[in-house]
Amino acid sequence: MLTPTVLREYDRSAPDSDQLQTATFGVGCFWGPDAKFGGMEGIIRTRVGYAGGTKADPTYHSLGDHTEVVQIEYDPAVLGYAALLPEIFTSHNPRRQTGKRQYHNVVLTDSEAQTDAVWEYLETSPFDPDSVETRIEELSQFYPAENYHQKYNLRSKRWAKKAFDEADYDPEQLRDSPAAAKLNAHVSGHDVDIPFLDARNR
Ligand code: MHO
Repeated sequence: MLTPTVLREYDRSAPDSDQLQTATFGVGCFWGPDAKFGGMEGIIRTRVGYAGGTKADPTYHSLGDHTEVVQIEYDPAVLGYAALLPEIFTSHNPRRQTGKRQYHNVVLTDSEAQTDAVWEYLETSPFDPDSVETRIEELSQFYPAENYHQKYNLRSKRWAKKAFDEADYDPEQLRDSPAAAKLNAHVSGHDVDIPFLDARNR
């Protein structure tokens, strides 16, 4: 059952951010990857935002040269960056860049190790590294998007949103909630194992 206690307990027992690593990438409108990646085992938190450009404090309606991206917190003991890369590169067409910078395909690395891992992956992937159009750049800054973009699909399901309201989650807590990441995937049709869902919610 989706009770306030169950949600809080699930989130309280999730690993803290300082035990996790982050990955940031854009593969089109950020609502989709927020849901898809949030459901994957080893991905604990997700947030959507803007990155990859230079404009200070971008917003959805004043994006400047930024791109819609999703930033995930993953548990490297469960899912390494190398295992994540095939998921990212099959979630978009790396051989063609999209016209609008807002929806560019971009992998924004936050360490040299991540950058090396991307190129190593591409060398052995079905994609010819020389013809990959996806931007591969260092992340300089991630700007979280407006609250209404966070866990967008979950927010549109009244029963799911209500559960977090009843647990008194504010918008930032909803955004950063591990339970919300899983439920957002579930309501979006992704196959995700959620211990606290009963038959009525499935
Ligand atoms: N075509 C989508 C894009 C939203 S996404 C956050 C819409 O406006 O419904 O860019």
